[in-house]
Amino acid sequence: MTISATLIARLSNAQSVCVLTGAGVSAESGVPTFRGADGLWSKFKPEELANFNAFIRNPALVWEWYSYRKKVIKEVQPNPAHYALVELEQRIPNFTLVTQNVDGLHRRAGSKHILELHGNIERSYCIDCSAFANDIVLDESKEPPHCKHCGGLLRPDVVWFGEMLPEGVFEQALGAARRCDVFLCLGTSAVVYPAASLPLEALEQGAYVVEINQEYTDLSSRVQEAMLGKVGIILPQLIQALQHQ
Ligand code: BJW
Ligand code: ZN
Repeated sequence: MTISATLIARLSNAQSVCVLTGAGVSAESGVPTFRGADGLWSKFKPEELANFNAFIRNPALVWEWYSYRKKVIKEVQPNPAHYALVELEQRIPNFTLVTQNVDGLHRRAGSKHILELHGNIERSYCIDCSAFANDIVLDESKEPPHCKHCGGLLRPDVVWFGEMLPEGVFEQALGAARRCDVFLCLGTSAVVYPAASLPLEALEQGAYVVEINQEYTDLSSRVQEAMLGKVGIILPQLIQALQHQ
């Protein structure tokens, strides 16, 4: 993939860059995506399990899904796309990494300024008293875990459909999208709102918006550049091109 001279120039001169990442950025680490050609959660539609009503109806099933995913995430490592974003952060004065991913891989790679829009799978909280709990591991019985303070049901600290994003986090992401010179939209199908509104906001404010995805999305025709390919390959090439500027 050739990196366009315009993108290199824009990034070299950028004071402010905002990046939105989705499941595709963790795909090359071995974390299945929700949708798309290689979307491996085809057994479960996210809309079916990632909502509070599904959880109340069948907490054991929802916990089994999260428990399995927690195990997968613990066993994988950040990939070249995560590390390229760490390097990009070091080059840009005002850098914001907005992620829809709940896997914590950006933090593990070393990124600093991260906004987690959809929470983090490592944390849980009690639906009755809101107390937090970390490192919940289901025992053999696969019974859903309960709060050690009040006995209430624990749930993963992630954002399900119909729920508000963590307070203030989306507002910060919106601010970053609106003031950036360059916006990178990486490995997301860009169908879940309000995250999907961020590249549109950036476009409206005149930012140079670039998508990298292994397939075209509804966003592709609206951005300045839609690069087709794997983020784990294209992002390191982009960093290399910046270094040789
Ligand atoms: C690669 C690659 C490689 C692969 N290189 N690329 C109509 C009806 C009902 C609701 C709504 C509606 N219209 C809007 C809504 C609201 C709803 C919504 O957006 N629904 C749409 C689906 C229609 N949104 C919400 O409910 C949000 N809250 C909200 O709006 O609050 C206000 C409100 C309050 C009260 C009432 C109503 C509104 C909350 C959304 C929460 C989303 N949660 C999830 C689960 C999180 C926890 C968990 O992980 O289990 O977040 S769903 C799931 O989708 C997860 C993801 O973060 C999110 C986005 O997915 P993502 O990251 O884009 O992944 P994929 O799999 O879709 O795409 C991967 C892409 O990568 C593909 O394109 C591949 O091609 C690509 N790829 N490998 C490059 N190597
Ligand atoms: Zn409790």
